[in-house]
Amino acid sequence: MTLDESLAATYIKPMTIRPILTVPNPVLKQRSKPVAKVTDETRALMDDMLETMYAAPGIGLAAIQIGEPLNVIVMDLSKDDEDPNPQYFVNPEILEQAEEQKPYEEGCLSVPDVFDEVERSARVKLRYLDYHGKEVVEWAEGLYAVCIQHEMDHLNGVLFIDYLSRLKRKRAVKKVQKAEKFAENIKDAS
Ligand code: K1U
Ligand code: ZN
Repeated sequence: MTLDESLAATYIKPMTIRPILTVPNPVLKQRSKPVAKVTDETRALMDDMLETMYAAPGIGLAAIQIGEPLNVIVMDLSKDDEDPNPQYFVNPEILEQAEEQKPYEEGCLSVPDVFDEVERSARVKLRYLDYHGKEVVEWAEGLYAVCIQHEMDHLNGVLFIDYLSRLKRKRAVKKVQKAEKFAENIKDAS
């Protein structure tokens, strides 16, 4: 191995698509912890999360969804005909929120193929650290506000189905378990 190859093997970590945890995995109910400092290790986690989110595909992902209990979120709200626009949030906080509530039909990669309406604040003022550890303070509205509130709930162990009736929540979990069992049986049979 040349010196360049050895350095590359040491410092260039390929991005990895990681398995996404699904309900009723108890890890999803854990509270995530703040990140002490944005380091290369944090950036490697965010790279893996983005890769995992794009592959799913989804528009957001919280670290706990891949089993890492850290206050880290990735998001890309760009449309199919637009350039990618990855966004990274370390230790996000909501500083202010509008009283106005808006409904949105939400989905979640940890509750695949289940969609239902949730009401959230129409606008939230955020503070977070970006990919480089720089502090950002800004207002989010529209889908950005919906998605960041959904993802920040994940950091507190809260899923969008927790806002639904007990019956709907039970049905959602059963649907996911049934689909996973079916997929497992197909895999075993082939
Ligand atoms: O699991 C997650 O937290 C990601 C979730 C984000 C989200 C979606 C809708 C409302 C609030 C939060 C998803 O990405 S679900 C999949 C999804 O919305 C989507 C997938 C492909 C194309 C467009 C959207
Ligand atoms: Zn989710």
